[in-house]
Amino acid sequence: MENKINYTISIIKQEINKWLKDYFENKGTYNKKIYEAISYSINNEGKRIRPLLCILTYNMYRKDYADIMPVACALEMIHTYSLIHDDLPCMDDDDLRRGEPTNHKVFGEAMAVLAGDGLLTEASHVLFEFCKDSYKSSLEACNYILMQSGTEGLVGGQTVDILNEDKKISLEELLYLHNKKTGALINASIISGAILGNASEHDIEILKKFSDNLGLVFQIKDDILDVEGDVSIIGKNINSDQNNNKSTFVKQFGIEECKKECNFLTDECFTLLKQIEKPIDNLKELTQFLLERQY
Ligand code: GRG
Repeated sequence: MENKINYTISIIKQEINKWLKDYFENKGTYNKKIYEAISYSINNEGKRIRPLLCILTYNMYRKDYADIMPVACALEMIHTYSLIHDDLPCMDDDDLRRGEPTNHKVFGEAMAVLAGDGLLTEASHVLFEFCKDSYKSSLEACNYILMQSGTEGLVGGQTVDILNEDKKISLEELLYLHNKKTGALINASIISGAILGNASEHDIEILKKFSDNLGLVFQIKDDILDVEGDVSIIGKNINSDQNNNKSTFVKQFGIEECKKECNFLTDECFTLLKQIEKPIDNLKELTQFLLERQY
């Protein structure tokens, strides 16, 4: 990723990595194992898209992004918990993630469940700590993140995904599923950054539409990579959707139509960003990266 993004984004990514590593390092006594299991997954080669989206959006309004680093990293903690749990045998049953064996393959299922639980709970703790002695906008942003992670967001989407394995579902339900499973946390990343940056109502409305489009590009691209990706680059097994009989955009519309839709939605993203009278270049660059990504 580093050679595909500009210097500023790559520096922010390194800072995110450091914050996350430090947070779980040198902790624990008899429970040290849980930090080992969490660190194994959190320090792996993730793209850090969600914390980057949060910071780059915030940065359109304010420069001091170090101030919101805990919130950005809490988003990555929630995302990583969802990956660990998604890989479990009772869910997608995957053995490769971020180029390494999945958490339960290394630490066993019980510890992987706890690592996910630990990440989600610690993320909530980080968000609450952030809100102490803070502004109303912090409460609003952190509450929004937890809402988008819950039963009406990420967990809701995963529920519909699990319930519909081996079933053909309507386009409406397919969109619901992916808007929640993938879109909710992407939306939370962008909108929390905007709220913390005190963006205007006008800008937040535009960013909501932007995040809807971006979340969809992200998911459709993920479906395409699941078919066409190179395992050594993507860092996870391909054909996982097909093997689990999942409802995907590629299955519904075919690969060529999906590629066209990704280009169309990315253009829509750019058109929306242009309506915001703030420095949009970095967010634009990350959007372009998400269209072109090979992993
Ligand atoms: C267990 C509540 C719960 C939810 C699981 C993560 C997830 C929801 C499902 C994984 C299935 C999947 C491939 C979803 C597509 C979107 C997605 C989350 C892709 C992985 O995110 P990336 O590409 O991963 O940002 P990295 O490793 O770069 O962080």
